[in-house]
Amino acid sequence: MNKSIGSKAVLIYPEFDTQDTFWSYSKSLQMYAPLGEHGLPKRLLPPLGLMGLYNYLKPFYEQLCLVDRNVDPRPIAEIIDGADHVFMGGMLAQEKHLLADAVDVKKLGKILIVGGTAISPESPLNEVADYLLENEAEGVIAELLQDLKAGLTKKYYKGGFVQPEHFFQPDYAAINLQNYVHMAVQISRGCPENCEFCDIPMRFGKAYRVTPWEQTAASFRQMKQLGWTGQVFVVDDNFIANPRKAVEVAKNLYKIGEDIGYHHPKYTELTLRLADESIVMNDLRYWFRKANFINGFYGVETPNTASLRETKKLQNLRGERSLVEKLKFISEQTGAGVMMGMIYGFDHDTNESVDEFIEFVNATNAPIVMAGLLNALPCTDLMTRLKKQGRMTQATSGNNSDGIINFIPYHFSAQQAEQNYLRILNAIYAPQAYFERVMRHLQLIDPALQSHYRSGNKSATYLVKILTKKYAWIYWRFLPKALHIAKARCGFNTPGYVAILAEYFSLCGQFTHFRSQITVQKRNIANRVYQDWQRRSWQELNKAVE
Ligand code: B12
Ligand code: SF4
Repeated sequence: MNKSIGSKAVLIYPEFDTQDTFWSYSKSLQMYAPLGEHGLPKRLLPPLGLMGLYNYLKPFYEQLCLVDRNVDPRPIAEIIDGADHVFMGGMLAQEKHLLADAVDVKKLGKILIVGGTAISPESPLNEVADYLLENEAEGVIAELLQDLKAGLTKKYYKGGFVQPEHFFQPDYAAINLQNYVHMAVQISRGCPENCEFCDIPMRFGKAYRVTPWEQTAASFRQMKQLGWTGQVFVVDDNFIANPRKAVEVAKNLYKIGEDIGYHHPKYTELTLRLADESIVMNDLRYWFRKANFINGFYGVETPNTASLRETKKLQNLRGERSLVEKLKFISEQTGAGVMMGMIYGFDHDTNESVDEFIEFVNATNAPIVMAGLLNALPCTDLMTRLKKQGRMTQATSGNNSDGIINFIPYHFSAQQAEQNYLRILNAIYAPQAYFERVMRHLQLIDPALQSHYRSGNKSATYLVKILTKKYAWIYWRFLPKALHIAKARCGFNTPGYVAILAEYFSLCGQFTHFRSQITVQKRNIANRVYQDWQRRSWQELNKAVE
């Protein structure tokens, strides 16, 4: 059957609206990564969703290209020249650029199809795009293409959760790998937990859907064939959503590494259940290490037990160990580093709990901490509750680290929340506090997990950049301690020694990025004008009404 519906399609990943986000790592990447092919700084990760769509669309067009506007500055007219169809998609944090590009595409008379996590029935793209696809593309794209061919299209297509056999296989050859610092692969979707603030269970379902094995193996094989030996982010929503199946996943990852002759260094997102005392978690910790996970990002959220209960993050309260002990235990057992997602602004948080928050973070072995003010996202129980209570004040920017709270907090005002947030950032990224966490991290990680790829980091240029630019005096100050740890743990100039030092310098680069984020926050907060209601807590506002 002839599948063709056009001669050329262009897939566009819009620019992020701001580089002032935690995960952009924009400042650090400029320090230790060479520029990409178009002379722009490299980005952390490629547009995985579009790489899958690209592969799927191949039989439908004679010519296809994928353009990531974050690394490719060409004008839109040049990018879409000769295209019959333009596909664009991304997350809320790209919405402004998505919209601007969409307007340009339409001015140039092209047919525009948009999708991704930015799309909902309220999206401003409704006014501009020809077709909007909500949810996983796998569930709706065939219908749209059929309708396009038959000339019977509708404006809005809504997909559901697809079976994993239908997950798109990303084509890594669709991008230039040299434009990115890490690669990405998705093994599972969905999470069965009930965290009130999280949109994942509603967006991607509670069931743990695992990509068929051969597909994951093909992804790693293709990356290897294309010469990729760097880190790979396993972008699963919660890698241990189903612990028994996760053991199988980790075992299979190990087997893939054996088969292709290379164990890519990996990191992923998961919960503190990994610290549970159970046979299955014990197995999982073992296979996590074998599969060469060098880092994990844990949703720790808050040390405030009442807030954890409020937000239904009950998995953090399991067992006898404290949160600090759990994080240390995970690193001891797996050799992997720990990164934390933290949130301030729950109804049980107060002005006083700021100190508890800071003390907690600074007692851990996690150098990298994404701290954000609580925000109510669409598709969450939190938003439903706050709407019912009449506390929502604005839509979210999609950037949970921009220091803006989008509802009226319970015990303190929105203005106070922002001040408290700044206080938290300043304290957890104070040089002494941060580098103490770095040193604990360097003591605990297994350098053997990193040494084979860290030793490939030959460039001395990035070291010069780190040790001569802003904050260099801080990096020099803590360097003797890092050298001491590297030597004491691995001996002088061994692969382990090099790995520990490379990790130290990389964390110096991250420090520069986090400090720059604080400067931005400070500036934003100083320029903000608050109305009277923004100076009052929900409690105060309610009392005033009574
Ligand atoms: C990997 C990832 C990242 C990477 C980004 C990689 C990149 N190149 O963009 C990194 C780590 C850099 C990142 C950063 C951020 N992220 Co992020 N990230 C993810 C994560 C974990 C996985 C995304 C992914 O690759 N999924 C796998 C692919 C296959 O799925 P997909 O991209 O969603 O594509 C599917 C559909 O959406 C759809 N689709 C996508 N595009 C298109 C286009 C068309 C035309 C069609 C038809 C369909 C379609 O079909 C695809 C196949 O099913 C998601 C969580 C999640 N499960 O979505 C969060 C997520 C997307 N991130 C989020 C956030 C908030 C952020 C940050 C703002 C956090 C911060 N404060 O720093 C930053 C902003 C980025 C920046 N400035 O750098 C939110 C977005 C919320 C929203 N509704 O938009 C999510 C959903 C997590 C969450 N629940 O909070 N992130
Ligand atoms: S925050 Fe993590 S554990 Fe909680 S529901 Fe979302 S993905 Fe699952």
